[in-house]
Amino acid sequence: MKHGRLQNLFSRSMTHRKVHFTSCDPVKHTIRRVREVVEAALDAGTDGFLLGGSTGVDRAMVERYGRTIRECLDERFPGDPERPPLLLFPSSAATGLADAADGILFLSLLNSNDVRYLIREQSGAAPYLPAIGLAPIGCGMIMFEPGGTAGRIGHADLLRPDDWQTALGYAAAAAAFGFDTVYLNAGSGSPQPIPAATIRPIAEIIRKPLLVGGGLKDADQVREAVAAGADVIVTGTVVENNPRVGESLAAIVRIVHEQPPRYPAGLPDV
Ligand code: 1GP
Repeated sequence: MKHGRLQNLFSRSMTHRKVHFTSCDPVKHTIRRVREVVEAALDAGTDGFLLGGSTGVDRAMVERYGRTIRECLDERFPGDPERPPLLLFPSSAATGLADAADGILFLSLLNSNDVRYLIREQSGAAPYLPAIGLAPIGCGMIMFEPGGTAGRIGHADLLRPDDWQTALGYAAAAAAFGFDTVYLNAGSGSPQPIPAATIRPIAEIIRKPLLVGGGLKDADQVREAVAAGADVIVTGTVVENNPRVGESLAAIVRIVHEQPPRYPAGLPDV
């Protein structure tokens, strides 16, 4: 998938239509189940997939799950350059690079105490991205309590859910560095999502696509997050635990798509 197309998908989430991404964690699904999840998420209208996983995931697993998701996408959208993309959402260079994906959410865990998750892993992987054909979407990720496995593995200095001031500092630094996106993440399976009161002041300042995820389980929580300024909503667990995945996800995706974008008249000149 063309790099520009992916960058457009994210930048247009601020000016045209907010988007929803479904995150898939290989350790939480069998291969058969991942097909069901992908099909149900596509039926619900999801705009793309993140293939991640921070524990017990090796390169072979990422490759295998990536190929399975890619097969679903190619069967559903044969030859369609505008189809929902599959992005890697890696916990490390060692496990994250698989050529079945269209691109990679190229993360720096901004509030990590470990230089490996700030820049060192990334410097090991970046030279190989063009050869593998992975379009990088630069992403400054900020982890909040409880942080989940990603927060623990990434040695994050977790922010309190109400600490929007510190988060704003990291987000503004990411924007100043020229990252494509900023991700406010409470960690997969978090009992509570990041509060709207934390998202709002960051969305008022940061003119980069704002991803929000971790603990978003129902339509009301998602409505609060997009109304507060989230441009991209990421959900994972809500599909993992729900046999009738389609119904709950369709309601969530509908709310994301119905919410007007932050800058309907285009990004203001600064
Ligand atoms: C994890 O934000 C994603 O990075 C998804 O979180 O599994 O809690 O939806 P959930």
